[in-house]
Amino acid sequence: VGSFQIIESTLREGEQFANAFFTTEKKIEIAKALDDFGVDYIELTSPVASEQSKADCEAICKLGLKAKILTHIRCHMDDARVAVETGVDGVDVVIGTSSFLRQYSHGKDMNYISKQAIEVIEFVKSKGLEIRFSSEDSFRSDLVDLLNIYKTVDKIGVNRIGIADTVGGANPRQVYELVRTLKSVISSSTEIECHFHNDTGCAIANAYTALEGGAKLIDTSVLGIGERNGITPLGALMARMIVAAPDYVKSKYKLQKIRDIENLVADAVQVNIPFNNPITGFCAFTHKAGIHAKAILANPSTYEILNPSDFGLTRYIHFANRLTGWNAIKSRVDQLNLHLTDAQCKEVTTKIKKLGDVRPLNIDDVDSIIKDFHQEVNTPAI
Ligand code: HCA
Ligand code: CU
Repeated sequence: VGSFQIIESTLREGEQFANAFFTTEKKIEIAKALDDFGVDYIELTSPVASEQSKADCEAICKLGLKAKILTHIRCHMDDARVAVETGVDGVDVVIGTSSFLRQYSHGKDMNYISKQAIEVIEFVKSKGLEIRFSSEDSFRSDLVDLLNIYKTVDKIGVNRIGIADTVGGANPRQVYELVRTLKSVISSSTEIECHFHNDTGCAIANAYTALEGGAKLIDTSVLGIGERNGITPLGALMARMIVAAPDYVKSKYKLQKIRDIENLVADAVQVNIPFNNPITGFCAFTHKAGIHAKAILANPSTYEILNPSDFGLTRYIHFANRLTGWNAIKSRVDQLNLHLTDAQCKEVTTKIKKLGDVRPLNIDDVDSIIKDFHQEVNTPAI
């Protein structure tokens, strides 16, 4: 899993999110932020989707970003002819291969799909651009059909072959197996790219197992926005990968920018950052129970797999509640620049817990209990 790459699709898959409407300026702002973060590729909506989509694609290509710019098209010459004129570095081609899609979407058989794929791939390559061929709904496609079409396109030569869990129904074991199988039938110079929807909550786990199986590239979007409930989120994938490949992830991606990028996109599509989001959820680095707080104060790794400072964030010890313990309260006493003995800290903790049994507490409640207690024990008896 050591040297994976990101195909960032906030500006393609993400545009398929129900709330998404990106102005040209917003697209440029997002593309620049993703580029600065360090993604390898930025994927853009097809230029045949609308006039403005085409103009925006051309505008982003002209920015001179470090990331390679891709656009995403149907496996059709009409689309390919427009795509290659936009200034992109590469074209991602997709066609549905499952019987559902062949029957209810484009209505083409596998022979026809093969012929069309070859024509489009040859054409894009003749323009000197990178090409990826992917099958929509790969996991519900007939395995023999799937491997045949992949072998066909691999023989004529593509940069990447894609697997897509379009409906979000695949599990990590299925992903691992399909990636392994695919790897065994294509040439070693062809990279495998994977795209996972999150309908059943497996998009991050599936991305990780795909890499374990030998895939090289993962499609992401910021906060996972996309069709329905979206795809593998960029930030969450970073959380997963920093554990697996810390040096690679820390040296390659500007992790301190994740929060800003998520805020930028959340704002653009009018959603909140989910409370339980990896890294940036409001309580992602908040420790509450007294037992946890004590250990965190001694050594944060006791209860943290991620170090908040890697992301430019800080941990927080939640002491204003009835689960608190005297170590957390002692640390609050220190923060307030007051001096109490351990025995006194234990005593005031009992008072805090007592009030915490009656109602939710806030920091001010705790601070005033501590201050009153401090005053009491420091007032000389008359
Ligand atoms: C879609 C297409 C796609 C394409 C994925 C890919 C999918 O249905 O909107 O290009 O690999 O999920 O199949 O996003
Ligand atoms: Cu998708």
